[in-house]
Amino acid sequence: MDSQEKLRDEVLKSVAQAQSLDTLEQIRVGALGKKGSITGLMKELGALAQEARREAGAALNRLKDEIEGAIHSASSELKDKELTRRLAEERVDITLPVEVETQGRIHPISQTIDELTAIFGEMGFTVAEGPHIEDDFYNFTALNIPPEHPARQEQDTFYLPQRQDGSRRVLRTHTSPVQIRTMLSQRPPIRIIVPGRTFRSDHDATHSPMFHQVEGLVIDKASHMGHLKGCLIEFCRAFFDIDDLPVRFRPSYFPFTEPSAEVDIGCSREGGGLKIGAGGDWLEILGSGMVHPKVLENCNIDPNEYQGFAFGMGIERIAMLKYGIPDLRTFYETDLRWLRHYGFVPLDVPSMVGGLSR
Ligand code: 2U9
Repeated sequence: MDSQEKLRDEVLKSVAQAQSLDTLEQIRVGALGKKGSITGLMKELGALAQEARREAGAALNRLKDEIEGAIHSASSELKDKELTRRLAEERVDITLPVEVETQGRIHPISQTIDELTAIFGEMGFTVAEGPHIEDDFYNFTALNIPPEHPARQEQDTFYLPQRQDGSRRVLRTHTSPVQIRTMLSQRPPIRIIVPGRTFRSDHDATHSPMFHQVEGLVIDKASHMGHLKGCLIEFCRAFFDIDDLPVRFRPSYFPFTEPSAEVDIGCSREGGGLKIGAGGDWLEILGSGMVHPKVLENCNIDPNEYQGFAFGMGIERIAMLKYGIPDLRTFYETDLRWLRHYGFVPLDVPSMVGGLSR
């Protein structure tokens, strides 16, 4: 038996006896690796005469292929065996308790927006959105807010740097410019709510430079103050989930509505605590009114043909009242302990995995 045949028998025998993938790898390296026995023989070919080198080279390549093939099938066999063993030994214990997933929380602002969107959605309102950076026209002029109006003052409004044409854009001070844009781009009837961020240059314990508002707008041929009252009474009762919640309309003034009314809900303030519902006291929660004819005209809507009503409220304020959140500033502190306490668990699809325990 020549040395190649001996080597072949040795290697194939150890492949056949190998009990693990690691052993197979060692055998492969020992034969075919850089310093392996077959590689060594390959290197020696250079010393042979041309004809002998060709023959021995071809024989060595066949040997190499044979060894590689044997290692490959031995490795597949070992893997199959291992899988069969695991399938036989391992079991999924479906009676083990489920590991509870750590879940995020929905921020009270998002939750409140979802709730009021659902309530107004039932009444036929859709949601409209618009830019945070606005032109003076959409934020003030179109809304019948004259140049000398205090709301335009530097101390209330964040102005962007003056542009070449002398105009200055603003961070919207309310979501009303979205209603202006809607009236300019859609024909009535219009029935929208506009939740979103608003910005005012005001910062203390009860004011934040960024806060959220939701405003509503209805424009139709015959919408009147009775619709405004019905809609807002319905909203207050649904939002605070109190069927007989007293709601009161108080005359007020806004440049963009005429007549205007502020809306109060009944509450009691006994023993220092605030309780929403029946009681001797009132709590202001929103502003409203019939859209001013000048605002309709500014949006190319004929006030002799159409009229409508609008309302606005602060989202933080109604969230604080509903969920007993005492401090406005905590909404923006991104404190996870606060979020775990005041946040909402997302609704998830009931699953058999959690069974009845979830
Ligand atoms: C258009 C026409 C009329 C929106 C309105 C109020 C009254 C109001 C405040 C409540 C608390 C803002 O967050 S707050 O500071 N809002 O009292 N908002 S009527 O009236 C509009 C809006 C758009 C075209």
